[in-house]
Amino acid sequence: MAKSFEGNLIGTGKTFAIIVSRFNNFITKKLLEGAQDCLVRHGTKENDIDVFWVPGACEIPITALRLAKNAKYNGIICLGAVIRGETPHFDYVSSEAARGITEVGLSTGIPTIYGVIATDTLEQAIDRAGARGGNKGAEAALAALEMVNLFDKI
Ligand code: INI
Repeated sequence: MAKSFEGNLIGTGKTFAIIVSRFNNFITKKLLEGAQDCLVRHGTKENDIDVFWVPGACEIPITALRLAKNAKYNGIICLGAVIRGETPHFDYVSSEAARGITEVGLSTGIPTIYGVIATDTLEQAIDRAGARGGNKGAEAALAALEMVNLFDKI
């Protein structure tokens, strides 16, 4: 019979870096709270979570790369908010952030999770930062926990 593998959501003994962009920080602060709360509730020690602030979503990938090469963290969580209504170059900022974050994971092998909200409106961003649409930061933390635990089994 085929063997099946999946990661559980245990944060005990795991270390995480959270990169968070200051741009739209009234939203990203909420994403950060959601991610930290999720990790701690799943057993990660507060001391094992380091937070790195960057100016905007464009600076997330290079920071993730630096941290991934440092090999200190089991997982890296990238948080940001790009809002179309207020961003003429929305498509460029959001797609480069997504591409760069994915590339860091592929090139380093460290689970590097995309938790950047890209929305048409401010209201949609608020919804995904802890209101009706849940909290994208907490979702990103769950994905990080799952991937880190899955990689332990590979
Ligand atoms: N950065 C964001 O994180 N979100 C945005 O909506 C945004 N807008 O609107 O432009 C944004 N721009 C800044 C960019 O990420 C860089 O910090 C800046 O270009 C300096 O490199």
